[in-house]
Amino acid sequence: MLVQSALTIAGSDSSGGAGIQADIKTMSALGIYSCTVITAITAQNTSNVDHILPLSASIIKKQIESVLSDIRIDAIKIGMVYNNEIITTISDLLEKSKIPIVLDPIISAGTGAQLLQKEFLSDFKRKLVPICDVVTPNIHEAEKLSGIKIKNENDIEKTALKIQKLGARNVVVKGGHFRNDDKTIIDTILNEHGKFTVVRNPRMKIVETHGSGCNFSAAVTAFMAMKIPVVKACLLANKYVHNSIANTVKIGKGIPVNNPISTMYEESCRYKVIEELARAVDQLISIRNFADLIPETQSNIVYAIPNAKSIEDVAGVNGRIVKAGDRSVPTSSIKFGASRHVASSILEYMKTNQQVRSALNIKNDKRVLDKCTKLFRVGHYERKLEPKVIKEKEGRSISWGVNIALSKNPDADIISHSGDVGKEPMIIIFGCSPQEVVDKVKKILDDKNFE
Ligand code: PXL
Repeated sequence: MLVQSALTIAGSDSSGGAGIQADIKTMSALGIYSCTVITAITAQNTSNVDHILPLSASIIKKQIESVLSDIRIDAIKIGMVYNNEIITTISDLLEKSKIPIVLDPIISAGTGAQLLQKEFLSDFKRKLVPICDVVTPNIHEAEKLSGIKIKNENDIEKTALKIQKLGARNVVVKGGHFRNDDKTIIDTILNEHGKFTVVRNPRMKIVETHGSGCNFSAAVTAFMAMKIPVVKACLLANKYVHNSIANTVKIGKGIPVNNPISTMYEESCRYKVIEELARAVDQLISIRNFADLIPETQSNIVYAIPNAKSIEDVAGVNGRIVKAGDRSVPTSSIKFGASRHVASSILEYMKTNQQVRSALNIKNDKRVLDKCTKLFRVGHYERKLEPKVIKEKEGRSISWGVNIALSKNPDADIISHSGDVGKEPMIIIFGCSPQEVVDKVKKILDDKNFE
């Protein structure tokens, strides 16, 4: 398999959220092989940069030469460069290169430390900006590179034009730090023909995150390594970073860290969920007498991804599992968003216990409920007591009921209700996996009464 490769020339961040570490994660998650040239080693955590050790020009030169003399590199990213020696070394080696270069003009860390020594800003502008295809400043960096104070949207465009005049072909000014209002983030892309593209995204509640700038420039580099044109690469990177910010992790005492592998992780979870659920459905329908447990409204078995937030994050049988004579059959394939009722019960349960991700509804008659009570921890709610305001809201009844049952019995394996006018009594079996739910069904049916 031919793999596209990118090279990141950047500093190491011991907290793992920014720098080289962020670049490797981002590029790898996007399917791009990443080579690394380390310019400096930082000792830092989520609150502070405690120490910086810039590496010598000679070892930086050797790393770049080793990589480029052997490996086909499709795009290069330049991150933290710290001092004049490092700037000159990179510039001398890459100024004639035909490989697309993305420059993330890192001046200081989100936690405050100077990552480019102040006296070298003019060298940075003179030697690195002109050799790049794209420069990706945030608002503060755009102000420093252009010398223009940004007060309004118009000023953002002025800084982009000024930075382009320094020699960069394309410029993206990231608007996360620009607060015209609290609702929107404006990213401004200026392409090599002088055309502006302005992207507006709703501002998320997260105040400050570590690594988002590195994730963005690494993603632009990865998309450019795939030969995607610059503006499109920036738009895709924008979307990608949005997701990695939405899934930040609080790993230390300081600011939360971006999670650039969240997209890939979620996709692989979705695949595993479908696979496991399909296997469980096959087992379920082959259980003798399972059809006896199917209620009039039919059954569904669901499985949610970790951290599921909506019905679209819960897989179920499209249609349902229906009773056909003495057999049970799924009416269609397995899909995310296929169930509403059983899915809302698992979403509610996950608010109490994130490990419990699977559920199945079966009929509630005395015989089944007695057996469940003997075998499991059973929670209960009275559907008849459902307040009018809940009844009126489509789809709220089940979550209301599960919440009540769990408040009395937080470890319930089973939750039952005894129905209401026009509402069939029901039992829901919960488990950490669909296999666990199927095993509970087997236990319920493993009784002389059911033969
Ligand atoms: O986020 C900018 C950045 C880049 N590179 C390194 C860093 C940081 C921020 O802390 O440490 C090495």
